[in-house]
Amino acid sequence: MNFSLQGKTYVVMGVANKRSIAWGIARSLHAAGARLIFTYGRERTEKSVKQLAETLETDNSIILQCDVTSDEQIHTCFSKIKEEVGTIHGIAHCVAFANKEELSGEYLNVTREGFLLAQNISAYSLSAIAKEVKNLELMAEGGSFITLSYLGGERVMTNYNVMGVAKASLEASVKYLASNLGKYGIRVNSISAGPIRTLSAKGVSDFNTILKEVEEKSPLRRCTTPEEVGDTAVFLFSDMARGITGENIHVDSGYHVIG
Ligand code: KAL
Repeated sequence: MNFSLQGKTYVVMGVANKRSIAWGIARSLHAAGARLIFTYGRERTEKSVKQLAETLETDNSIILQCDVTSDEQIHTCFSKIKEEVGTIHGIAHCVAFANKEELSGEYLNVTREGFLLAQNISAYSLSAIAKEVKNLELMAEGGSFITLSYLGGERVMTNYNVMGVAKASLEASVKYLASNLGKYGIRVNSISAGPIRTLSAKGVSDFNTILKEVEEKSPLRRCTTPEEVGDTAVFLFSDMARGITGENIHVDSGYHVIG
């Protein structure tokens, strides 16, 4: 048993730019010898995903659109993946969205539309993809799913609001999916990452304060990097983690143990 992902194929969903946690995961998977397939949501990110994929020296040229709000796009995307490679070994689901207006102030101001949008993109999409993978028998040799969460899904964190409720739903989905897919040799886990300056964090006014608090109070006294999340993803995808499913691993310098 080792950490090598040589000869295995992984789908990385949600690379937006070089700061993306998804890109950190992609680099770690690549370093472990994996072949990568990328998906993006909005047309305008296609170019940057292509440019980033080209910086990896192996052939990672399958890049497909997958707007996770559309069952049709999910079906088309994963059917294409089936046609191209036949079998995959894992999916890194790094997709989330909520309306900006609902990510500050009181959670109480949430709207039905905003609540459902956050749930649709950030939580339901994992189940929709898992269903498609199962129907297409894409993980015929067994496999694993990884999704990204945040502490705000477990506790109230200022401004996280509707996204916190979506992450709670995502973390519960991980457990139910793990329960259903285990019999096929498919594991489902989440990584609860500490705050990282990504595109999602852009526009968060007090983000520096949040980072500073992690630096000062977390057991490791430093912030989380995309590389740390990527290396944990390699572990979770590898046979070394064959006994782990339905789990939420905190990669956050230990911040979650602090009162
Ligand atoms: C407590 C924290 C402070 C920040 C509060 C909310 C962060 C929510 C994350 C959510 C995914 C952000 C958005 O959906 C932003 C969106 O409304 C506007 N941005 C975009 O449309 C950009 C262009 C695209 C690429 O972004 C997306 N997501 O599609 C949480 C911090 C400390 C940790 C974070 C940032 C957690 C997290 O979930 O990302």
